[in-house]
Amino acid sequence: MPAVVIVGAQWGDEGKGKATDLLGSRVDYVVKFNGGNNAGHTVVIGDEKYALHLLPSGILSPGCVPVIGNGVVIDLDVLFQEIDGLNARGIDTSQLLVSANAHVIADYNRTLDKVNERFLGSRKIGTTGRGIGPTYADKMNRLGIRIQDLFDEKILRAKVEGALDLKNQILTKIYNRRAVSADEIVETLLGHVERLRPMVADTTLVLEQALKADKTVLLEAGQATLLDVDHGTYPFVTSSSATTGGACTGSGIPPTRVTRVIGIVKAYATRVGEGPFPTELFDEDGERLRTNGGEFGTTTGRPRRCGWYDAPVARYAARINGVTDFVLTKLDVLTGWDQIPVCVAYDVDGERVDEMPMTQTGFHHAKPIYEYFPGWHEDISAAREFSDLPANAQAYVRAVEAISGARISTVGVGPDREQTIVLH
Ligand code: 2SA
Ligand code: GDP
Ligand code: MG
Repeated sequence: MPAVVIVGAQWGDEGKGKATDLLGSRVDYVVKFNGGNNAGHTVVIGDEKYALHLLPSGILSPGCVPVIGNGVVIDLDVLFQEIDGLNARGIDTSQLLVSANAHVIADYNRTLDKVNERFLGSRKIGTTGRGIGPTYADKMNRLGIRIQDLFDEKILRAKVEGALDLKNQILTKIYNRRAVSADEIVETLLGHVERLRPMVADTTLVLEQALKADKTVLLEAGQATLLDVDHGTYPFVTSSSATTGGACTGSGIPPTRVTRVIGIVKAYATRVGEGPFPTELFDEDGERLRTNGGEFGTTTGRPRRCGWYDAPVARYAARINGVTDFVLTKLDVLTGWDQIPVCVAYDVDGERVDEMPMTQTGFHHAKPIYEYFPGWHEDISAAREFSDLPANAQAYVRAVEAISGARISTVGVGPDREQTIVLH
């Protein structure tokens, strides 16, 4: 039976949380496979609004087993805070499984994330400051602390001391800060062990058994294609693999099991943090998108940069991820414009370029070439069928679909679960 992947097709915050939640009742497992509590996935169910950071959005669907995969980096304080917060609201989290191979965000990596950014000054990435980059750097440097290390105090101590060797030199000699004590770190981490123990599992085995037993597994990405460490706008990216390939490495599910890839794409575009964004608006249209779309970071509260739909970006995401279906979200936010520009190609130093430029310099120089589509003024938030949409909104969806590289199977017209139009 299938593994289904959900990925962000732009720079994040496309509405992956809502899409995952919508599918949650129809799948047996939801796996978070990359990133950590840099993510912010919002799910609205009736009057209740949930902001999930580290836990997979499927945790809100009763009967669905939420899994934190090996590709995730875990801040244990945040994990337990999030669990407690959901429990206090009556959500059952007892089924949660955590991979023994997932990495732990230690306190020193949070510190390093923040001081690195300060040190970079105008070259900063605009990270969420959650310690994500330094923790993945440790993983690649083979200096990471994994969940399983917490169950062997001797190994844990040796690994923390190893990780701190060079870091304490950097912290004290370059950043002028106090050295971190390995004892303190070990003690803090060990403080979580007993609560963590029952959740820890060989999640790759669990998922393989689930697939063999005809269960459906949903792999939920954090961040998005253009923030992927390989395929995004490097260096203005996160430090994990947020694309379909990452779904496989970050969960241990082989590519041959993946039967459907759902790309979540907003009817316009946003980005938070630094980096190139060709359709970014600096005028009142941008302000209006931000206000109408509530475009503020779910994790940090930062105002998101807003711009028009960028079709080359969507086509790129379709290609990199093997998108079979797009979910077009937030169509309602575009209500009220007389005409809506869509970027169909770029002008790069005087030349028309139809796809993502090969180089970052090319992308930094890319100026959008727009086509204009007639807008609509009717409130569409109560539409439940495609035919409920005004003709111009239908035409906008069809036009975007024709140039984005995959069919649109769902359209979002509001944050609530119910505010959804299913086409296929
Ligand atoms: P990091 O912290 O190392 O992952 O930051 C690196 C870049 O990745 C961007 N990034 C994000 N972009 C959009 N949404 C994210 N999650 C939160 C949200 C963000 C927030 O849902 O709103 O609340 O600010 C997210 N996480 C990482 C980040 O902006 C950097 O550009
Ligand atoms: P994620 O990180 O991709 O899960 O997205 P976020 O939760 O960070 O941001 C998406 C925001 O848009 C959230 O506040 C959602 O509740 C909201 N949202 C999702 N789909 C729609 C939609 O179709 N219309 C509107 N107006 N809001 C939506
Ligand atoms: Mg988000």
